[in-house]
Amino acid sequence: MRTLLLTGFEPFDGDSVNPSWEVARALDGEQWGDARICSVQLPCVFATAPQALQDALQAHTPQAVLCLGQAEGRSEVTPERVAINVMQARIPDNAGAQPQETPVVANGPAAYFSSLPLTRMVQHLHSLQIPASISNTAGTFVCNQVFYTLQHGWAQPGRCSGFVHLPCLPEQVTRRQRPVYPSMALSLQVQAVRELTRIMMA
Ligand code: PCA
Repeated sequence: MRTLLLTGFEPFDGDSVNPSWEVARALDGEQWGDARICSVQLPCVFATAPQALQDALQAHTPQAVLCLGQAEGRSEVTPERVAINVMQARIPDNAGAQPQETPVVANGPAAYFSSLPLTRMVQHLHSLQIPASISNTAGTFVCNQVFYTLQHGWAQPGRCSGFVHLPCLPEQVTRRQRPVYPSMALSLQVQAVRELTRIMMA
């Protein structure tokens, strides 16, 4: 059996759900052919998220890894192009930490590219009428840290790994009560990520 590790984050910033975990959880255990999805939740905590990712990689010895995160304000499914070696938090993480101008890996390279087939993924989602585009910044919060950690420590030629940011869920928007606030239904997000995992394991 081949394994695709799918990670999502716990809720943060006052929310009670995080679409990335809701999607990962919905797809946990799905199989097709000889491929299976194993989903793991990561803490939204700078101090522990990288180790939680390493533990999941060791526990599941995957052939491919897709990390998911919530990107508030985005209206599309957005595969990320690049992870950068900096942590700069606009808000505290779930442990209250708010690093500024701190490298993810001391003396590490400035950045790593995704090893996902980004254009093909976006085109495929468009063919299914699912809003999607490549993002050129994964931010500088815990998602970028996990993405950088993945590409620094696990990625190598022939391995498929990367990060996809997802819009908020409709119920998160009603809590915020802003006049214009994008969201995407969970069912569509699940369909999108299922398709992306199939591309990765094809
Ligand atoms: N989104 C945050 C961290 C956890 C999440 O789901 C981010 O974009 O960094």
